[in-house]
Amino acid sequence: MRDVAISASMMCADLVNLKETIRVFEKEHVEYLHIDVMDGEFVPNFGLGVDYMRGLRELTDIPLDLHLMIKNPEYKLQWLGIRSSDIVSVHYESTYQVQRALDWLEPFGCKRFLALNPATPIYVLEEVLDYIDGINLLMVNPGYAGQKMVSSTLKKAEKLQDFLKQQKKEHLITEVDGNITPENGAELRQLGASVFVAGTSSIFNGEVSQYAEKIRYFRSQVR
Ligand code: S6P
Ligand code: MG
Repeated sequence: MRDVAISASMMCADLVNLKETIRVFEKEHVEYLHIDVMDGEFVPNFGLGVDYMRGLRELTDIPLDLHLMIKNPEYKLQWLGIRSSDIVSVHYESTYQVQRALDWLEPFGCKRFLALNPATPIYVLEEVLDYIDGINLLMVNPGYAGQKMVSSTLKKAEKLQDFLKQQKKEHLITEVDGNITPENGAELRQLGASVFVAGTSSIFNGEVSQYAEKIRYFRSQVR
């Protein structure tokens, strides 16, 4: 099975303790910092922007996992300072030109993921399988942390693996985002997920001094 990667959801991080938090993540070898970019249109909420990302890049070399919850992301890519070690997810539902968005991501050399909302069926992936490195399965309707998983998404994660097998694309990475607990994380691992977004349901629910322990526990469950 593919190695596990933890992607810490930075919209859940306390800005006042940001430096300390990042030092813990570095020590614990957290693989990605998950950045929820929200424009108030594709999702109701506003979220982490370019200045925040620039600041983070100064603080650490941990790669970013950019989750673009913005309309027509293909026209905004130049603003984001994307590096080749990053993951960038664009939403299937966010543009009429999904394949173009993926094409325009290619020169950045990053991992290109297609994100799917809970109600978007797996089969929409069929025509873009050659243009992606992975799929970001939203387990909640995007926009907020602290939500409850949409129950049909667990079945969907299973369907995704069957679909990838059928299409001979098992090498594509599966990321899961939204209400990922150590318990359902373990289940999703069995269903083929390897990138886990860690928010209030796993790491960010206590003091910074507890984060290391929470990361270790989460990792031990999704291993
Ligand atoms: C949701 C967003 C997520 C959240 C994450 C937080 O719109 O895409 O990345 O940050 O879900 O984690 P939790 O455990 O609070 O759901
Ligand atoms: Mg996200």
